[in-house]
Amino acid sequence: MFKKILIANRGEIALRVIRTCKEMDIKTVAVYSTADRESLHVRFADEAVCIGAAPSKESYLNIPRIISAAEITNADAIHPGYGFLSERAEFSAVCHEYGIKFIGPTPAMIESMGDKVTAKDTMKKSGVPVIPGSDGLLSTMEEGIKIANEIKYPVIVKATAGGGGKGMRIINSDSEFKKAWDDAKREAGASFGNDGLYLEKFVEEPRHIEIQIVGDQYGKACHLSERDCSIQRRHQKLVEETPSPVVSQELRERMGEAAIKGAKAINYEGVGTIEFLVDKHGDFYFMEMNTRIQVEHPITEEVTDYDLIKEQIKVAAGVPISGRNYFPNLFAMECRINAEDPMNGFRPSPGKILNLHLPGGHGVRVDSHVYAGYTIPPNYDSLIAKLITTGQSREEVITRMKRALSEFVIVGIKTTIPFHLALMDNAVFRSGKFTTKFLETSFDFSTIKE
Ligand code: MV4
Repeated sequence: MFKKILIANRGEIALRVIRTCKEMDIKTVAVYSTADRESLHVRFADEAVCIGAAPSKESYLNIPRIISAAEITNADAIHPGYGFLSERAEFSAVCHEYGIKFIGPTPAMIESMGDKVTAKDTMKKSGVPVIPGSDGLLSTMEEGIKIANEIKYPVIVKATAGGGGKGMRIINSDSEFKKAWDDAKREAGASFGNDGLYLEKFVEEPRHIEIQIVGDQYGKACHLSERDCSIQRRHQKLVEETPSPVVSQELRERMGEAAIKGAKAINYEGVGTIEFLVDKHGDFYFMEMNTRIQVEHPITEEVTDYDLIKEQIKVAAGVPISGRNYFPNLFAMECRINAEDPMNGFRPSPGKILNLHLPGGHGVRVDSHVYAGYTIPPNYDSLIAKLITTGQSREEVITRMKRALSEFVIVGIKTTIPFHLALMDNAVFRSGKFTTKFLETSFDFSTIKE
């Protein structure tokens, strides 16, 4: 087992990794930017190294500085968390070159899933359902128009280097094609330095359902059922839950098997997530694979009693997994508490937390790095806490969430708590019958109080 792990991240996820390391008797090294001197991950780690200025490029994205910090402190592994360098094939490769174990997949695995056309092709070949569309990259716009007429509009063009919505355009007719094509190409080129596009039939009003998987170094893989992440705004998830209100046991088994096929196709090592779109007929299609731990992993932990960070560390150290799939009987939900003003288009609201009270009690978990007196810097994402409730039914989880949200006190900044309180009372949300379009098209933001 590793003796010392450097955490190449900040905020709640850095703290989350430190907590598991302590329980595994592994020493920890925090790295931090000058904006994060007063952060809890710095105080809770055994050692801490300042790696640069506040902008991420100079600190949390700076590979040479992070490797230097690992060398100085004699760390034998690096945990990348999520975001930042977690899905950079180059970082995984550099760690390997320096004899430091990257807690995550190999550069080849990250690369094969980072290029969306390659990922889709790999999944298709291994028997995972994919959305009908172009066979790989489109070489001309005319080729795209021809395929659109064959599979019928609406269609969607996507950037092969994309993910998360950038370089993506929905097209309804031949007449819309040229503008959408030019816009998507320009946006992809500017954002990723790669303007390759592919085309798919547009799936209307889908749900976003993802399967948590774990693979070991010996070719074994298992799944831990699904998370439903359909409550999103501008590709930012706000609430996640498990099980999905629309997934039957039969569908869960088929999606789980498909996810395992995909993981085995690339001999996947580590924890990962296979994202699917589920259409109104209950058919599912591969969308993307995330080769990292995800923000919403705690809801899976709560219903399975697995520590997913511990699983990541064990797999990276070469421990084999049991390979058994997991079908939980419990329910869990996560609300993302962001330093944002939901009444003003979720505008960021950094600043000093003057007073803080965290909720607690049975079935309530809070993953957070903030404390009274802490100043949220404006440089990073606005997630300040994850509120997770667990129970015997979806109704119990929602009731408990309302109770916990009402106990939560954060003074000094605006947060998404009032939004979550209104959502928990929303009839459509409570019915469980909503799609990824729900928040942006039918949620009444004037029901938010305060
Ligand atoms: C789609 C789609 C409909 N049809 N692909 C959004 C981000 C990226 N991961 C892919 N996305 C979508 N791909 C086809 N063929 C709809 C979306 C989509 C979406 C997906 C999941 C959750 C929220 C979403 C919001 C808008 C669009």
